[in-house]
This record gives sequence, C-alpha cells and structure tokens, in this order.
Amino acid sequence: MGEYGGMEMAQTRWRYAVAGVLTGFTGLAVGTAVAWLLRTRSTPVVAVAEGVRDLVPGPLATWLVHLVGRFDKPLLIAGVVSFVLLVAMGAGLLARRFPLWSDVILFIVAGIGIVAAARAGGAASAGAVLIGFVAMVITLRWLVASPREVAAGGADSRRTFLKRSVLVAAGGAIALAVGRVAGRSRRIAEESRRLVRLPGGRGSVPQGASLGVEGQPPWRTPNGTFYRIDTALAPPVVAAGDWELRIHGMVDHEVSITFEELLRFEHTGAWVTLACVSNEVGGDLIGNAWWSGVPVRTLLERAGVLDGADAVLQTSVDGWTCLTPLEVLTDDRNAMLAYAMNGEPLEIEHGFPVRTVVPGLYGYVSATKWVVDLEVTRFDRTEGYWTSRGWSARGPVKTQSRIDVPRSGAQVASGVVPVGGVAWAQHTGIERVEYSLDGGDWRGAGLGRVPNTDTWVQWSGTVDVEPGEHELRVRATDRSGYVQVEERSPVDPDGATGWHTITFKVE
Ligand SMILES: Nc1nc2c(c(=O)[nH]1)N[C@H]1C(S)=C(S)[C@@H](COP(=O)(O)O)O[C@H]1N2
Ligand SMILES: [Mo]
Repeated sequence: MGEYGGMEMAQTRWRYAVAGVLTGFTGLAVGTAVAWLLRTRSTPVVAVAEGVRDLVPGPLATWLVHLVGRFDKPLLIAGVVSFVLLVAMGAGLLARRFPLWSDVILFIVAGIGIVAAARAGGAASAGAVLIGFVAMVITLRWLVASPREVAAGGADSRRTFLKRSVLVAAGGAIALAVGRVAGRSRRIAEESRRLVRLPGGRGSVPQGASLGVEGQPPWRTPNGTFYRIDTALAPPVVAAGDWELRIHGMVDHEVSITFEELLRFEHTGAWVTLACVSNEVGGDLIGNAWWSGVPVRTLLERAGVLDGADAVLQTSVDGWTCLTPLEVLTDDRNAMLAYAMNGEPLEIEHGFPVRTVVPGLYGYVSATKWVVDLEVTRFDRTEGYWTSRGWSARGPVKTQSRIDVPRSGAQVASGVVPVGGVAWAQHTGIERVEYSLDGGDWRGAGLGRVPNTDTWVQWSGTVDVEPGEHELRVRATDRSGYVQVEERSPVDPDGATGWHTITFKVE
C-alpha cells in the first residue's frame, strides 16, 4: 500500500509540473496573441528581453553581445521563454499544496512583464500581459483540478488531466495562429497606408479661428486625440489596393471604383467638425479636422440616381450600416468620401482607406468608416444599424456649446478669470455664444473666426470673481435663430440638449 501510494504521489507531482509548464505556455501564447491583435509596439516576451538587455550593465552587456554575437536577441528571447516556463512549473508544483502561493508567483512573473511591456509598448502592451496573466490563473486552476481528484480517489483523473492538457496546448497554439494571421493583415494594411500618396494638403488653421485661451483644446483636433467610436472589436483592416466601392440600387447603372480610380477624381478638402450623437452635454465625443477626398455627389452622378430615391444605405466592410438622406449627399455641402484627415491618410481606426464625412449630421447616420458599399434607396424600405436599435432615423447635429476653461471643479485665483470653450451648429452656423456667472445676466462671448458653418467655433470671455464657489453656464444661438434650451434631454434617441454648467472654486 505504502509502495503504491508513493508511486501515485510521484505521478501526481509530475502532473502538477506539466500543468505548470502548460500554464506558462498559455500565458505566453495568449499575451503574445493579444499583443499581435492589438498591434502593440512590442510583444510581452520581446518587451522583457529588451528590458533585460537595457538593465545589464555596460561592460557585461558588451561581453554578452560579443559572446552571442548577432544571436543576442533570439537567445535573450529563448531565455525569457525558458524562465517563464520554469517559474510556471514551480508555480504548478506549489499548486499541489499551496494554490494561493502559485497565484502569487504567477503574479510576480506577470508583474515583471507588465512593467517591461508598459515601458516598451505602453498601456496596450501591458494590457496584453495582464490578459495573459488571467489566462494563466484560469488554466492552472483547471488543470490541477484533475490531479487533485486523484488524491481524493477519483478514478478517471488521469484521462481527464490528459484531455485537459491537450486542450490547453491546442488552445494556446490556436490563439497564437489567430493572433499571427490577424496581426499580419493589419501589418499589410499599415504598410499600404504608409505607401499611399494623396492629393489635398493638410489645411492651414484659418487666422483668428484659435483664440489661444490657455487650457482650451486646439481648434484643429490632432489625429492622435480625435475621439473614436465604432462597433468594431478590432478595427477592420483593408489595404488600399484591395478597396473597392460599389454604388448600386436605384441608379441608372452600377458603378465600382477602386482606390486608384478614386484618387483620379477631382478632389475636395474642407474643415468639418464631426460629432457623436452619444456626446453628453459638456462631453468630448467631438473633433475638428481638415478632411480631403472626393465629393459623394460626383460619384452618385456617375451612377445616375433614379427618381423616387431619398436615401443612401452605406455599408462598411465589417457590415455596419447607416442610412443617410440623399439630399445632404447631393446638395452643395462638402459631403465626401474622405481618404485623408489633417493631410494624413486616414488612420486605420478612423476608417482607412476611405470613410464618409457629411457636415451637419451625427456620425451614426453619415460617417461610415471603411465604407465599401453605397446603395441608393428609400427611407421607407430599409434602416441603418443604430436606427434599428431605437435611435432616430434622421440625425442632424443639435446646436451645442461647451465650457473648457476653467475645467469643472478647478481652483483659480480671485480677480479676473478667463473663460472659454467651443460651440457648434454644423451647417447652420453659430451666431452668438453667451455665458452667465452664478445665474446672473447672460453676457456675449467673443467668437473665433471660422472658414464655414461646418466647424465648431471657439468662444472666450472673462469673469470677475470673489473667493468661494461659483457656477458658470453657457448657451449658443445658431444662425437659424434657435437658442439652446436649458431643459436637459438624454443623448438617446437623437442627441442631448441642455446648457453646459460647471462649478469652480476661487481661493
Ligand atoms: N464602420 C463603422 N463606421 C462608423 C461607426 C461604426 O460603428 N462602424 N460609428 C459611427 C459613429 S457612431 C461615429 S460618431 C463616427 C465616429 O468616427 P471616428 O471614430 O472617426 O471619430 O463614426 C461612424 N462610423
Ligand atoms: Mo456616434
């Protein structure tokens, strides 16, 4: 009996070790796959390898590099992988009697990875390691659940353990393969984006548009900080050479256009402020950029729109749709199929290679990213993605204004304090902006000069304040004569209303 028990012990200990190694493999595979998918600057293993390389003191590093020559990087990587697998094996063995300690060990390894990844690749890389860590904890728990059944006399535990091990190994391999393939198409699109040469320029910010109030966001929103809203988990990747737009439906004849052909059309460029219907009062789901592309009108003319049509169903390569009034796509406004934002090819997240931009409409009914299909149709025949989920069929932008300076909750010195922000009424135009301190009279703000009615307008003013808590509110009047109402309505179903109101403290 004693003899037999000893053998059984050795056998289960062996399983714990295997469970540990598989756990390490899962963590590495999941972390790497996520990093590839997110196209982070560095995978977790490479990040740690770079960290080690940078931490090794100078002479030793030189010696190391001499020793291993140009193989230092693969060797370092192999070292990091072996280290993780070994430590994970240790964690697996510990799990037999001290399961909590094995989690702690895994967490320490992950911690090293998170620090190195954050340093080498930023938050997304660190996030990839964190997901890898979660995968490790779950995997180890699941695998050791079966040898523990042995101790409890479970009959089929050996089979269970084997089955689970195979599943875990296969799962890790599949994660790696999927991450690799998805990551590669992403790299191809990135490469294609780098090679694209576009007409159109980057647009220069018009004189007087920027009031220069300290702390105010710039009039031109840089691409890197432009808000992003879409339903895509990972942004679709389309190389410029693979892009094709189909125009069909109620047209004289179907048209297909490649990216190269699109560039040969006469191009247009315009300042347009894009806003999301989900932007709360005072929110930041809004941005202003110089867009270049081809007027939608030009392309629709080529197809020949038939009588009776009143809408265009736009479809993205990922299946997202929106229904846009035909009128706004064919009147004299700058509705365009844009291929550049602030003079740069669209970023993949913002719709590379081509997206739609329509001044005056919220994004959910007009601004299709990765657009590949325009079907000329009628409002009484179909609806778009968000409209079928309860949002309004028409989505004209509501006149709004926002206080940016001072920030809500800020502390400022007493005396004359600058105030400022933005107001917008795309394709209608801002006529007047007024602000009121502590419920007092409305006072007219100074306005920035804008090139057209399609962009936001900066406003500024001053208030003279005594120590204590103060409240500031703002309202805009547009060129149709509409004055923003105080009544708050939610963003659902067609955009928020209400005056942006903030409080701030004076010392
Ligand atoms: N393909 C696709 N296009 C889309 C969306 C989407 O989910 N999928 N969201 C729309 C919404 S709701 C908005 S507000 C804008 C946002 O564009 P941005 O991410 O470039 O700022 O894109 C629009 N275009
Ligand atoms: Mo949106």
